[in-house]
Amino acid sequence: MFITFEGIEGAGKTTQIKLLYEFLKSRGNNVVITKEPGGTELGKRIRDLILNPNIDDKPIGMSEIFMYLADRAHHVETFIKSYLKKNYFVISDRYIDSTIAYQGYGRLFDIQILEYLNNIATQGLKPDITFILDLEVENGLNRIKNRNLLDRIEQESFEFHSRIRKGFLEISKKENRFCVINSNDTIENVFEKIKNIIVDKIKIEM
Ligand code: T5A
Repeated sequence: MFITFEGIEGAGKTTQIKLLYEFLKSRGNNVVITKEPGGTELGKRIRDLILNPNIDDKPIGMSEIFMYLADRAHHVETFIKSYLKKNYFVISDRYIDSTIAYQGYGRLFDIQILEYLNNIATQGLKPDITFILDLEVENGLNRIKNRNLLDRIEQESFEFHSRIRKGFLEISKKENRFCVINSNDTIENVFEKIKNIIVDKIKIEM
C-alpha cells in the first residue's frame, strides 16, 4: 500500500506521517516512511541543490523541475518499489502531486507536460491513497515562521503559496485516490480523520 501526504508548507504532513507510522506499526504491519525530495542518498544531495537558499547559482524553473524528477525517478526505482514488493506500507511525504501544485500552479509550467514527465519518472506508479492536508496559507506559514532558516521555496511570496493551495484543491477533484483533510484543527483531531479513512479503506484490524 502506497500512501502519500501533500499540502502547503506547514500543513502538518510530517507530524501526521509519524502518527500514522506508529499506528500501523502498533498493529503489526511493516511500514516505512520516506519523502521527496531526499528519500535516498542521491536524493539528499539533489534536495540540497534545490532547496538550499545560500547557493549563489540558484536553479532556474526548468532545472528545478528536472531535479525533482531525477530525485523521484531514483526514489521510485531504488526505494519505493522494493518496499512495495516486500508488502510494506510505504508512506511518502510528498510525491507527484507536489510537482503539479508547485511547478504547475506555483511556477505556471504546463500541467499536461508535468503530468507526462511525472509518468515517465515514476514508470506510472501512483499512490493508492493521497491525503491532502489543507489549511489557510497564513496558518501554514505561521507554523513554520520560527524556523532558523526557511528554504528557497518556503521563502517564496504569499501569492505563490496561495496558488499552490488552490492547485492542490483542484488536483484533488481529478482522481478517487485523494482525501482532502482540513488540517486547521488539533493534531489529534486531524489524525483521527486520517486514521478512520485508513481503517475504512484498508480494513485493518482496530
Ligand atoms: N517541492 C517538492 C516542489 O516544489 N516540487 C516537488 O515535486 C516536490 C516533491 C520540500 C519543498 O519542495 C517543494 C515543496 C516544499 O517546498 P520540505 O522541507 O519537505 O520541502 O517541506 P514541507 O514538506 O513543506 O515540510 P514542512 O515541515 O514545512 O511542513 P509539514 O511537514 O507539512 O509540517 P510539520 O508536520 O513539520 O508541521 C509544521 C509545524 O506545525 C506544527 C508542527 O508541530 C510543526 O511545528 N503543527 C501543528 N500546529 C498546530 N496544529 C496542528 N494541527 C499542527 N500540525 C503540525
